Amino acid sequence: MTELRNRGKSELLKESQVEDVYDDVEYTQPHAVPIIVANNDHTFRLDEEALKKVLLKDELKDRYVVVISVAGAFRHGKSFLLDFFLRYMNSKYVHKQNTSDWIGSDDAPLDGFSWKGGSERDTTGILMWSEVFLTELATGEKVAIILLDTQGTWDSKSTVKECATIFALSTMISSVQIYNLSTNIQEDDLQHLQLFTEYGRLALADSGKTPFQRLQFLVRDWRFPYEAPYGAVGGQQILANRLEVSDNQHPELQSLRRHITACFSEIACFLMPHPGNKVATSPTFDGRLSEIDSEFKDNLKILVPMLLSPENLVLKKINGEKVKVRDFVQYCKSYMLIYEGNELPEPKSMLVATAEANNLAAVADAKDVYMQMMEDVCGGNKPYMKSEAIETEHKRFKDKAIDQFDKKKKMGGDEFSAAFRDQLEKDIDDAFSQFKAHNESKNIFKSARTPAVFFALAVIFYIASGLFGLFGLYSLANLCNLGMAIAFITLMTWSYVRYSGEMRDVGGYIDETANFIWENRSYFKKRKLRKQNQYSLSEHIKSCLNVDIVTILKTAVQGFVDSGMQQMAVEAAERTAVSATRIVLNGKAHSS
Ligand SMILES: Nc1nc2c(ncn2[C@@H]2O[C@H](COP(=O)(O)OP(=O)(O)O)[C@@H](O)[C@H]2O)c(=O)[nH]1
Ligand SMILES: [Mg+2]
Repeated sequence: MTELRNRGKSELLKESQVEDVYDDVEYTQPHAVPIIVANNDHTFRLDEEALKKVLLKDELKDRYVVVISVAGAFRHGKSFLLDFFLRYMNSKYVHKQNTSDWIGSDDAPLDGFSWKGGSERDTTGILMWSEVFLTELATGEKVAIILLDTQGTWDSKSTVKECATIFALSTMISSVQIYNLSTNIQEDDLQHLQLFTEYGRLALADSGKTPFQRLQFLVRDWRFPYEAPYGAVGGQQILANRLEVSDNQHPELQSLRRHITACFSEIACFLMPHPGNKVATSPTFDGRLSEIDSEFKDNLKILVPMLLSPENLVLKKINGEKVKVRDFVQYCKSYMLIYEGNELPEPKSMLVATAEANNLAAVADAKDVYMQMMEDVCGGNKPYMKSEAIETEHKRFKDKAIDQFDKKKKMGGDEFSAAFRDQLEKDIDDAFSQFKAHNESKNIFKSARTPAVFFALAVIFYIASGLFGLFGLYSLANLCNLGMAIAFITLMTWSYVRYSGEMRDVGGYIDETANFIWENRSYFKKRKLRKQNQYSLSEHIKSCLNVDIVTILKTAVQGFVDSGMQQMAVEAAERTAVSATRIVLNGKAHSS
């Protein structure tokens, strides 16, 4: 079933853009995800969404990343090999088995990354396996292992730029680059590494660190086991021979070899035997082990654990610093930017992109530290904090975050980092505004300010209207009634906005007005005090309009209470008089 799906997918890929196929299918099983896809004009783009979907999961984000990529000419068994990697990964890291049976049963078809015979290539790009494998190293570091397959390089349809881009990108983002070659290591195979040698030279000059980690040459169909035996030992022999620098070589060849060695912290080679005729030529071959030569299988059992067992995993490092999964996304983005144009990027811009991603990762880490500490003191459902206290904590945590940023080793020098430091400060200040607003919203008194202010206004207008009415100033009284109506309508609008969540702009204006009135109430208070000595009717009316809201409220309440009490007293007196009359009348009736 899975095999059918796998095969069907391959056929589809031949005809259309790789992205279209993968976009349309909703997968339930682990599958290959195109992360770098080809545009029609021989350029590439990063499918950031797809990358984030695979990587930005809570259980992955903070793990260190191990990235294993297989690159090289098409139709040389890269995907085929990766499917054996998947078998190992499932057995070792998913089912946690420690046996050599990981290679599978004799008659099981091989599935996973799409592989197939024939001479037509699939679409160009880089694919990532959707399942990221998890393990913990002996050092206690939690890691996430990512597998990458590259497609369609060095074939008749790809331009040199396409090949170089895919090879360069996969090398830059991986910690182990498996350079899959057919039959031997040729001079032009080494020349494909040329772009990196210059980049490596610049990176070394800038940071003194080897830019890339492990380069694993993998020679397929090695035909001279009598010269150099299959496996790692024979591979080392061939490699030493190919990378040897001698005086009688052309100076260009000498410098190429020197720089390749300087670019990678480890270079190894493995010689694989031919897998047998069925694998190489049979159109019906489905990958089952029973049809593969045993010598090939024996070497596979050595090669795969040599690359993927926990003790042999290589953590991705950039500028000597281990890379976490979430930073990895940032690196992919920065690297992709430099390959977007039509020209091959200058090694210099590769260096700048690395330095940029490096600094951005430091910014993200430092910001994370700040966010985490702030969350702990005032985030989520933590209780309300006094404004001064939150300011103090913000300053303390901001200093810590910036200190961490400064201490982190970064490429490009201090001047280059200054812009990123500013960016970090700005990001932190922005985040603080949000923390502050969130904190304020927890203060129930502040959140009740708007209704209180408008209700108070309505009451003031009500009283003022009553007073004007008393003195026969009806037009002013009507004006106050209008004011009261406006205050109530505003109050109702505000309640509607809060309840429905609609017209939030209007709600914002109302809150701002209420804040303005609240904050300026002391101004009214001062004015009232100043004018207390010049009392007249007109002044009284004016001050009635301007006095401190709180005082007015008090007066209003007092007024209500007084008039209420008066009313009650009148009513009680009336009732007493009526009862007394009744008693007198009743008394008279009885006596008559
Ligand atoms: N000669 C040879 N063919 C192989 C080897 N491994 C796989 N193949 C075959 O090569 C063809 C292409 O394999 P595939 O993995 O799709 O190649 P890719 O284009 O490099 O990914 C398939 O028919 C495989 O059966 C090998 O080591 N030697
Ligand atoms: Mg392939």
